[in-house]
Amino acid sequence: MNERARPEAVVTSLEDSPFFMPFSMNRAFKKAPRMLARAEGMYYYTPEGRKILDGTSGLWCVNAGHCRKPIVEAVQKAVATLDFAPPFQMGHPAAFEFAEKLAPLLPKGVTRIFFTNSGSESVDTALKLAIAYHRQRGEGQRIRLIGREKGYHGVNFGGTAVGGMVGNRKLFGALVTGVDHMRHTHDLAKNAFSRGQPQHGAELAEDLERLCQLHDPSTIAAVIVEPVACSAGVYVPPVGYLQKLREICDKHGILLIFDEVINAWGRLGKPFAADYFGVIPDLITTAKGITNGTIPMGAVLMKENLYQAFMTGPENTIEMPHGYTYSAHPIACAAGLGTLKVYEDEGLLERVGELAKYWEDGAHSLRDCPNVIDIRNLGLIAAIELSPRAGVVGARGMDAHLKAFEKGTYMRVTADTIALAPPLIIQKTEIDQLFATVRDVLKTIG
Ligand code: PXG
Ligand code: PLP
Repeated sequence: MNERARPEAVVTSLEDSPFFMPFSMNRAFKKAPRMLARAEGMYYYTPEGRKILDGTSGLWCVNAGHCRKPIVEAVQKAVATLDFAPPFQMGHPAAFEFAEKLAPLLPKGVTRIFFTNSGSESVDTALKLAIAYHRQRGEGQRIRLIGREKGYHGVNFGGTAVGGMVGNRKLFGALVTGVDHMRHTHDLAKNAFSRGQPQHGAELAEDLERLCQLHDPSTIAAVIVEPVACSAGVYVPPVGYLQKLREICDKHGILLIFDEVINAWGRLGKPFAADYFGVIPDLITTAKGITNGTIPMGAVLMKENLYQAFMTGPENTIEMPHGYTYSAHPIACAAGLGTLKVYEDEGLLERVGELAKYWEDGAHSLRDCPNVIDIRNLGLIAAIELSPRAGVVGARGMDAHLKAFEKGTYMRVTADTIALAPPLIIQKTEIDQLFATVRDVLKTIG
């Protein structure tokens, strides 16, 4: 047994650690690690026992707060009862029970659920389903997929291809062919410091019409957007924009996919963003809050006609040759059932409705802080965009992240935009505390 493998070995330096960290500055982190050792409710605790307010729900996923007892207990019971069950041609009760409990929460007309293990898997599953759906209906020429600039749809090949963040795309070759992108909706000149949905920009949905004319609409299978684009910096859809996208898709027989990996599960005060905006897509991708981040899980939710398009032909055929070893994993289903219980018992899927105004006022109170060029918000999401330092995009943002952690707050930063989305159990005093820390940070980092 080598030194590192001995259980009693104490890690004193991470500098030569074999762990290749995802989406991280590996070398800088390993020189000066920021470790989290435990969590409870609104807070993380470092190994030294420092208490850290969680400003971004882990990675936008711990909507009910950390280590919630009903979820922990459901997982403990499940892991000791049925550790794994093959999901192909076999079943287990928790998968059917979870689907049954989810169904009444889905937007009107969305009826069927395909389980995955992450948002990235949900996105690639939804894109494959969209192309296959058209082929089932005799429209096999619909193979194109449309995303949007500044979109984030996870990191698998399909999701990377329809995604619109150059840094996430440029290293990975040709990705998937037949993909095009609409323009993003970020317009600082017209919409800076909008409260909630910006007034300008519904006409940007016409960009989809432009792509229809370029490629011919009969070649387009699906359009995928995040209703509120979170990862790239929080871009709230302009008033009327999503409605227009829906109209153009309907006009041309194109499927509309809402990527609600972050938007769902009460973040906007409704179970799904589709409900909040009153626009129902054909497919919804989700993950994260579906199990409160406790056990990895994702899902693709679809309208009845999509499911029915596959339920044809002889019954002794596999209708959808797609699925993961861990689709509907029993422990994940148990975590999901526990999560739904907490959401329901505490009214968390609606709670943001009553907090949103207080949150918005708190976020926009930072307008006078140094280097703030925009503040955006919706539901329990806020972004504070800082001007970049000359020639070093992201440096000011990273300083803010580090300084906040020093001051006892965890918050995500993307380039120079701070993204806040705390657990939905947050109290008003903690909202005050969060924005007070951001103010303090912005005053000190320069
Ligand atoms: N779609 C959307 C809209 C997402 O936000 C994914 C797909 C991929 O999900 P998985 O579970 O495969 O990571 C996401 C994930 C950030 C951040 O800092 C956001 C995500 C992941 C990591 C970091 O904003 N979103
Ligand atoms: N690669 C190989 C060789 C496999 O056997 C499998 C699954 O059986 C996979 C990849 C896919 O793994 P998963 O189902 O966990 O996504």
